[in-house]
Amino acid sequence: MKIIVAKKILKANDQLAEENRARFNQANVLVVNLLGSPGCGKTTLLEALLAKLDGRAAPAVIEGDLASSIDAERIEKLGVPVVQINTDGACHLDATMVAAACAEIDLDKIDLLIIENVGNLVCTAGFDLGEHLRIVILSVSEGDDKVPKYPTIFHKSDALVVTKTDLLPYSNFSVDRVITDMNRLAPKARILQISALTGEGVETLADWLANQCRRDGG
Ligand SMILES: Nc1nc2c(ncn2[C@@H]2O[C@H](COP(=O)(O)OP(=O)(O)OP(=O)(O)O)[C@@H](O)[C@H]2O)c(=O)[nH]1
Ligand SMILES: [Mg+2]
Repeated sequence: MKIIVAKKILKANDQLAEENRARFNQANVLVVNLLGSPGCGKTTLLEALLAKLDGRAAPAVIEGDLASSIDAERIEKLGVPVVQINTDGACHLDATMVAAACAEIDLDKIDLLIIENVGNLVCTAGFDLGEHLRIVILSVSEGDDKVPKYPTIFHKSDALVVTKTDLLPYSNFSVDRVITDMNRLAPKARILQISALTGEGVETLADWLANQCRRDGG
């Protein structure tokens, strides 16, 4: 019985996600779902990325956390429109929460909406938010064995960003191992290596997203 209930919830979510996507398409907004473990560097990467867009796309951000507005305050400091969702215990965002947050954003004034999901490598994978791109982050400090251990989220992602590459000299993390595992699981996914601390690789991500916005007419 529990499995049937879970399937119903996911089906209802999928329908709402399609409605969100139709709304985003109508407004020519490219929507990115940013995923990864707690502390992998999602907000720090966002801060670095937003600074590198250089006016090529008008961004807005939705922040997902169980509680607090810490991440939204960080984004607000950059002058970027931001809405904080507090899930009140839930370990992932869903399409209903994103629809509610979008009521606070003028979609006609933006080209790029980045949704930082709740820090979680498991539950977030199952919920479509209506996004166009899923970007999953794996930081060097988490270890290089995560792709085969948490396959769902990596399999469903359009890009993998290996972050905190400035820590590579101090760790046994093998980027080659991650690339091999990712190519096997999601051969079409882009793989980027970034240090938000030094800025290495951030430009490549900014260029890619800015180009995607143009292609989508955003
Ligand atoms: N060395 C290094 N540290 C980083 C890098 N990116 C982020 N950090 C640090 O990692 C910690 C967590 O960064 P956040 O950006 O807050 O991580 P997050 O994924 O947004 O965390 P949650 O929203 O809580 O899931 C902070 O202390 C950052 O300074 C990086 O590229 N290199
Ligand atoms: Mg964060």
